[in-house]
Amino acid sequence: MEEILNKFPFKGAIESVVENTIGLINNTYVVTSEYEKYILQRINKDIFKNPEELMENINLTTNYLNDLGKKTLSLIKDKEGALYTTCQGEHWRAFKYIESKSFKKVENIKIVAESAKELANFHKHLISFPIHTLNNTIPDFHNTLVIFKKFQDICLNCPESLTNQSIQEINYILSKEEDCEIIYKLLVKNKLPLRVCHNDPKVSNFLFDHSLNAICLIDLDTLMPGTLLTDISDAIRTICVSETEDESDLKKLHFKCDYFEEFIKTYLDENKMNLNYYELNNIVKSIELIFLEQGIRFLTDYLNGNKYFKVSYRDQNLVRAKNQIYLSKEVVKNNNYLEEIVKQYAR
Ligand code: GN1
Ligand code: MG
Repeated sequence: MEEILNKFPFKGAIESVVENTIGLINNTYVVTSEYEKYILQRINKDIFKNPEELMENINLTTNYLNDLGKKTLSLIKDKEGALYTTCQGEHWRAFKYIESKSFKKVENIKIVAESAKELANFHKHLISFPIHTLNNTIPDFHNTLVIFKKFQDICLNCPESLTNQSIQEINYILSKEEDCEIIYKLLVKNKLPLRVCHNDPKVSNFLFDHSLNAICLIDLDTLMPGTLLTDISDAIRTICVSETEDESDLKKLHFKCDYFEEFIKTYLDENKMNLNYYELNNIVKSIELIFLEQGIRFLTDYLNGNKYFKVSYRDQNLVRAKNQIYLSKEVVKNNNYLEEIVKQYAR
């Protein structure tokens, strides 16, 4: 660790380095020096194959947001002026620490409104960003059909002892192949415009101040061109629910329609003008699909030996998959009611 710390121009003697375990992909540490605090991260190189391109995306967009006066992450280049540093084959980068609170679960409707506003503002500020300058760092990251095909493949080559425990979920997913194409087809037909997307706006990636006002979105690793529908639905996936994705007791789990109404009202209030007919009319469908997609990703990883998402016990990705598939079905059950809500605020 000493060698890595030495690569960055941190001010004063380092007093502590404490790991923060909330993310499922990278390794994150809070570094406290005599004068300041920093975030130091090891980039997961199995998932992010091209750190150069990823860091370029972050650098370009955070500079752009900064110029517009929008609060965002502040990168700290290494002592040689590089966007990240490599040490014993691992890639590391640093940010200024932002004094804030974050949540894994929403207990307060103010957080719903504040995150909806923050996401809308993020999209609004980046609406004229030269999108062609961004690298597509993980191709097909949110291509549900590609995710479905990979799942199908793994299912076929997996021992029955593993598939036994999720046979209902597997059959449900396999019956949904056509649905997995819906968003992709709209993108190919240019019905959905390509926009700068965060691609991972889960609730823990929003920072809040002490009065619970949103400060900014963090974790810009997956910032790439995509459809705003993915961001809107992915934020709703973790914000408008009663429990986190780790909850195993499905009786406690439900989609919170009151939070959904608050989220949609606030988001559309801020950014309706940038959404077209196809975006406005596919919000509810895209929520059903993002739960399904995340369920497929967790289940794929479980069947494949938990190589992608960090787990603290063997069946954790199975629990997460069941949780997300359950919520996808809840959205289907509430479909008409949710569509009515969108209609009301989309006018
Ligand atoms: C991962 O890194 P983290 O925890 O913010 C994942 C997201 C998933 C999320 C599920 C690069 O996000 O796509 O939705 O876990 N990030 C990547 O909790 O795959
Ligand atoms: Mg992430």
